[in-house]
Amino acid sequence: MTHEALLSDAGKRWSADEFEARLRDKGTSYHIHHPFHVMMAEGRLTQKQMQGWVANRFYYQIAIPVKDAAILSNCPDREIRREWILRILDHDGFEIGGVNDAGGIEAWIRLGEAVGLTRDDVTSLRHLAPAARFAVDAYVNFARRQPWQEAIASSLTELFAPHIHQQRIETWPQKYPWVNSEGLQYFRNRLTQARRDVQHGLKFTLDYFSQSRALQERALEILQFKLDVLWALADAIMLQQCEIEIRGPKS
Ligand code: AHQ
Repeated sequence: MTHEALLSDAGKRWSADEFEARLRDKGTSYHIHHPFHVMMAEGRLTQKQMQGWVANRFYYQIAIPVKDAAILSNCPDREIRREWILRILDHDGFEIGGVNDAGGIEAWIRLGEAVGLTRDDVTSLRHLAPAARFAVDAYVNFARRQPWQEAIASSLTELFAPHIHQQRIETWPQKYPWVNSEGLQYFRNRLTQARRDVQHGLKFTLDYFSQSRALQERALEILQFKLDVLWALADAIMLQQCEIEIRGPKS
């Protein structure tokens, strides 16, 4: 349904606090609760399974700036673009005015090397599971085709991201001492970047989607879609690892 139609809804709107609380309540579906991430936090993953997770998640990392560029290309608002473009720089890196930042994609490759993969193992995408690709592509295509306001709202799974990044920073050194701690830099960077992103994305979402009750409910649907993308991505990775367990490592 178009936003014009959703705007005409005369239903009783939630207050900003109630609307935000409903968004945050969806944290119970966040992928920190996925069995694969629970096993990771408990230290129960093998090196091969950790490598599988890093290699598959690389496809999500390289999709983020493409997704964000789709939002920029759809967004006519210069103020919002000025803010949103920072996300592309965070991931792709930049060299501006003598400041050289390798970016999050490079940091993720280093995470791959820290868990024992080669740079080529990660960047070749040879370990990418088909269902992982489909989950990530669903997110990028959502950002390309839906109104840019909806794509902004879909990034709000990052409301819950600092918790999962902090959990990795705290548990990996103890549970996976064989991982070179340098590799955790990606998660340390995301702690601050995610908080900055959420401040902007949440303020926009609470403002724009509070124009009607129907739009508020649409925002909850959008967040659930993105939570399902992350959950399906973890499903795909876990299934791939189960197939390897059953079949045995490729000869
Ligand atoms: O590393 C992550 C990242 O850069 C982003 C961008 C943001 C978005 O635009 O959807 N979401 C996101 C996320 C990242 N890491 C995930 C993780 O578990 O490591 C969490 C994920 C998110 O919560 O959406």
